[in-house]
Amino acid sequence: MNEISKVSLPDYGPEEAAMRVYLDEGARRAQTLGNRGPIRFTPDGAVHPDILEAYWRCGFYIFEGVLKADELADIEADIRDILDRLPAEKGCPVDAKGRPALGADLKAPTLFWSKPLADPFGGTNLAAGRHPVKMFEPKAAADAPKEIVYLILGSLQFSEAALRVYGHPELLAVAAAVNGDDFVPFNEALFIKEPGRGASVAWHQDGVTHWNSPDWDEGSHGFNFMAQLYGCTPANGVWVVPGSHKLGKVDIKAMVADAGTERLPDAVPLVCKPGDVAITNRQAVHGSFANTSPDWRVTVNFGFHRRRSVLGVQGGGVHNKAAVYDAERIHTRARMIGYGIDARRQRFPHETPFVYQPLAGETYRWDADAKAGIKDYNLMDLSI
Ligand SMILES: O=C(O)CCC(=O)C(=O)O
Repeated sequence: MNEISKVSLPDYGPEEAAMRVYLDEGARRAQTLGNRGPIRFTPDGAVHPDILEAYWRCGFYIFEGVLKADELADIEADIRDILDRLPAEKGCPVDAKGRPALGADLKAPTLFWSKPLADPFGGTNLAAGRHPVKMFEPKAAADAPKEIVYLILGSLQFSEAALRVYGHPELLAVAAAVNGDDFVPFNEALFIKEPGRGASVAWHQDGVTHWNSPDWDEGSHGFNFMAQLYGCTPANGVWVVPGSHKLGKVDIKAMVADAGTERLPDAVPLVCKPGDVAITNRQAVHGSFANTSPDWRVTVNFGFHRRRSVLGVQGGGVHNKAAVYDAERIHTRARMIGYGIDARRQRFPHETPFVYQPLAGETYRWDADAKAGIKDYNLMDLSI
């Protein structure tokens, strides 16, 4: 992908030297945590308890080598197609080739734009004000576009390869081990961090509904899988404050003020090779910096919740209209898991498909009708 973009690479200007030290030190701290390795199972088929211990201790874990070269090639082909079909500029109904642009006919929030290297959410009231501090915004090169797409929601309708990752049997086994056999979807996204352009995602904790619940705990707001097409580095990857998922709602503004910088001293980067998949607790303090590095980062992002965190709960209104999530809505949204499993079965017939208990006995076929039927499916995201 790197040949797609031959942009001049700016740096962090006055912050560059401090940033380089921070990236190196963070990478060193990350190596000490003991929270990475292949997905492993016990002889009776359970996700290995050491993995779950490390995930719950740190709030994230990196599964190495989950997606192989053929699957990565499928994802890359889809990403190239998606990038090709983006609106020629924000608000434009057609792409650069004059075709109807991706997302132009959709009702659900789909494309998120930012000025290159900017931080569109930090320090604003957007998304329930959960990104309280703006990150440093390096100055983009003069030849950069006015705005870029850095986030695409409802992404399973744009990429069958992403849908097949969504149906990955080992990842779904991890979802069941963390959130219970009756786990339910959250949402799906593509995060795109183009070299010299990719936006920051300011420090935040994701949940908005359960912080004050009497039964709140370290897993109340679920987790995201973050599958890496090209891998990710300290410069372009997500950073996490280990253990912060256990602290309840934390005062990020005070953390930054205490540190005297948004380079939070305890945070560590997710460092991944192509095909690695991180699992990150949504309650952990996390964020990512503007990408002044020469490397693309494309994350196939998809999250899951505990059913009890969602059923009968009034949604947070961050990803779609707030509503009370009843069993029917959860079932409708969970059909994407059924389609993901079947899409994967068709492409990787040698694998044993995951059996998703809540849909047991039902048949989901990934075909042209199913594809037509998932337009705007993310209007049903379960956003807590
Ligand atoms: O990928 C990123 O840069 C940010 C991801 C994130 O904040 C999230 O998935 O909640």
